[in-house]
Order: sequence, then structure tokens, then C-alpha cells
Amino acid sequence: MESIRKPTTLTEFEKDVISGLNDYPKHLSSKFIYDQNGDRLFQDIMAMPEYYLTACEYNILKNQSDLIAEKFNLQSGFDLIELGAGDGKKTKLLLSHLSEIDANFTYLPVDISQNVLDELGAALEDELPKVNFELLQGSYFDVLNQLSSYNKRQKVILVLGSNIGNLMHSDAIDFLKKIQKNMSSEDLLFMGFDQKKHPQIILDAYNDSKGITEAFNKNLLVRINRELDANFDLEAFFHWETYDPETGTAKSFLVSKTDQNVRIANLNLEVHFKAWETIHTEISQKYDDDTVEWLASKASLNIDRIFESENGFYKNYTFKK
Ligand code: AVJ
Repeated sequence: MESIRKPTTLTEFEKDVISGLNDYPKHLSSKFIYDQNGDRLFQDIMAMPEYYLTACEYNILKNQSDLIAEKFNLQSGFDLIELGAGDGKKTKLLLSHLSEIDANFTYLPVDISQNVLDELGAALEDELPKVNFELLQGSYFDVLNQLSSYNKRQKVILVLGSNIGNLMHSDAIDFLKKIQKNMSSEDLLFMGFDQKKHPQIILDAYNDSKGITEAFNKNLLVRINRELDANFDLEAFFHWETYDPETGTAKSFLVSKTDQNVRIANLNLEVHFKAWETIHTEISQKYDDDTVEWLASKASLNIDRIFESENGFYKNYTFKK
């Protein structure tokens, strides 16, 4: 008798592993790097001297909070909605300024992880007791859709960290379009974009000497091993970074050192790697004003103002409809 298979629904992660490792060239999506271990490694990355992005954006929010806040409806009130709030370290600089000038606002951090939100909530109560906040657990657009349907006052939407850089231009435009749909004419989008610069500086940011970025990238394999019962030999792959100064695209790969087979038991999948075969795992797009303006225009948004870090490595833009 034939065995009866349980009907199973594949998770997003399983679908990505199946399609990505059966494709040629192979790829996996960087969004699956972020489990608990991946979150911790990303915190470590943000603290590395090579990873200038965090310090630059911190610098902008620290030194230009007053100029940024001028764009908000400080009197009549506004909702400050942060997509992907994380630990809120940089946002707290802005919140602290807004609190000092007694701005009339509510901070609405959105994150997929309830855990992250609970920690952020506790920190806010402790450090910024005057700030009204409401934690919103969920995916970005579920939350945005809800907010635009019932809220009448100005919305300021924050997307920090050059997170948009993980998206190819076509996906970045879709992302901006979805935000734009939820904006009214007085609403503001405030977003970070890492800038084109000397290619070596970019390569170093994604290829640190201590191997933190390597561990971050390999966390995809660690997760597949643990969650899907696979036998990736972590020593049999290495991290490789490229940066194309023409397109502004940094790319991360995992490269197979040898001809090898990997078994992913839970997916009943056998994957063959030739020596030097690659898995493409991440893009980190770098921008200039013309490119940002082009992306915005494709999503029917206009650049309103540009805030630049002292060294010009990084910029935050405000956009209006
Ligand atoms: C979180 C997408 C902004 O691409 O710079 C850091 C992730 N990858 N080092 C980036 C990341 C490798 C990061 N973002």
C-alpha cells in the first residue's frame, strides 16, 4: 500500500530554500537571516567600526533633530510610525528632542517581533517617560493600512537604516508605492539611503576582518541545518562580497570550497554544489540623489528635503506625495 502523505503547507522559509537552491545560479533571501541569532549578529555588525551606516545615521539624527522636527505638525499633532523599529537606538534621539520641545505626538513602532517591541516599550517607559507610544506588532503594510483608515492627523513614516537597500529597484518602487498609497498630502516619509562612495569603504563594511558579517551571512545555513534538519558543513563555504561602482550594488555570496552534497532532510532534498559554486544571499544597494529621485518619482513621491551626514556617506530624505 502506498503511504499516505500528510498534506503540508510550506512556510515562506521552506519555499525560499526549495526554489533558491534548485535554481541556477543558487540564491537565498536575506530576510531569513534574522532569527534570534541573526538579530544578535546584526547588532554586532552595527557596532563594528567598518559598518559606518549606523554611526552616520546616528550623527544625522543627533545633530539635525531640530531641522527634521520642523517638518512635523508639532502643534496640531502627528503620529510617528516607524517601520522596523528594532531597538530604537537612533529613533530615541529624535524622540528625546520631540519630548523636550513638548511636541504633540504618538510614537507607533511597528515590528514583526513582539519580543523586540516589548523590550523597546520597557526602555521607552524608563528613558522617555513623557513620550506617548503604542506598540504595533505585525507586518508593515497590515499596520499602515489600518492606520490610514482611522487616523486623521499627520502621519510621519520612518524607515531607518537603509533597509530599502536590500531591495532591487523594482521591489523598492513597489515598497514606496505601498507607502505612498497610505499617505495623505500632509503626511511625510522619512527614509535612510546609504550613498555611493569609495568602493573600498563599502567592501570593508560588508567584509569585516573579524568575520562577523561572514557569520551573519552563514546564519542562513545554520538556520537551514537546525530548522530543516540539514547537514551544511559551515567550514566548506566562505563569505564573498562584491561591489559594482557602476550600479551601486553590493552583493553577498556564500561560495562552496569543494564539490559537495548537502542533504535537507525535512524537505527531502539533496543539493549538489560544484567547487566554487555560489549562493547569492543579499544585495545592499547604494544610492545617489538622482537615483533616489527616480525611485521616488516612479512611486509618485517627491523629495522634500535631504539631511546629510557630515562625511556625506549617508543621507536621510523626507518625501511628500
Ligand atoms: C539591515 C539591510 C541595512 O544591507 O547594510 C549588514 C544588512 N548585511 N551587513 C545592510 C547587512 C550585511 C543591512 N541592512
